[in-house]
Amino acid sequence: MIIYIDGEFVPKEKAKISVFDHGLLYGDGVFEGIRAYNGRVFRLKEHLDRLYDSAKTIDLTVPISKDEFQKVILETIRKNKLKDCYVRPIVTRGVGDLGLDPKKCPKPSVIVIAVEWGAMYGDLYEKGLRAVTVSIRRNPAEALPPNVKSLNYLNNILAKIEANYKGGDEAIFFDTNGYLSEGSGDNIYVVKNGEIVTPPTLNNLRGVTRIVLLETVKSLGIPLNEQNLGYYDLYSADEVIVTGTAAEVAPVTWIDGRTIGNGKPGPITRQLMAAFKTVTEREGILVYK
Ligand code: PXG
Repeated sequence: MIIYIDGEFVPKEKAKISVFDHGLLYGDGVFEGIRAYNGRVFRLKEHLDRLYDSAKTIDLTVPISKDEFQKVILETIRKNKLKDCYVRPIVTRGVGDLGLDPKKCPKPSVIVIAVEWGAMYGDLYEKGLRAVTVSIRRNPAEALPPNVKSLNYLNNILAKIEANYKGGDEAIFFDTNGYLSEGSGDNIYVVKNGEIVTPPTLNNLRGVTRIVLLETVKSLGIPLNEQNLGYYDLYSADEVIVTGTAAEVAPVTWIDGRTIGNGKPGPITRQLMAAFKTVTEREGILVYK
């Protein structure tokens, strides 16, 4: 496995960062999760835009341009001879001292990891996921905005820990106002009476898959609404869907002991899963020319 780190492509054993990197000491940095399907990188521009927006928000200057970053991502995939893969670009604050002050970190580090990747949830795309709502709340926008894809994912990990001990495949977050937010690593949607509804993005990550799903929903002429939702809307939904780069478009058929719809992936979910697959097969930046 070949890793890109600060201008070099090195074997994974040689890809090392300092114990004084503020990415390690404080979760101070940003990242992305990107997929390539059959040698085409899916929605690379959207992911790079989000990476730079996350960095801007935490006042971190990415030391290379978006064009250079795109080249590095494509080259990392090529060096590893991958076609279907998951790519993890990371920008850390860099090496500083044990104090918090990022002014002590003159040089951010850039890392790109690419690994082979298939379907994350296996047979659950047919059966549906069992999800649990968690007591821990999503970071509020006035603390650490959930729009920032930061290296500090403890909020999400705490949700995942709660889902694990409650026996859920995925955790569902509410925000501090009691509004539905998202999953620990995916955006969420409910279908009710033929309409698809999803929370606005102040309390969740602006998922790239969410953008694609909403485009698809519009092109199929399915009624769409973005509005705040509560747990009533979740439990009484006809269908519940989660989306993410890793999860893709996945049905949720059980939440906190309630069966969603008839307990099987619903018709709108299936239609969107199929449409998403078509989009991922057709689109994307070619890795190998
Ligand atoms: N919300 C959160 C909190 C996420 O971390 C998404 C939504 C979906 O966004 P995209 O752009 O991928 O459609 C994510 C995705 C995992 C995992 O193991 C997921 C993510 C990052 C790292 C791991 O599921 N991010």
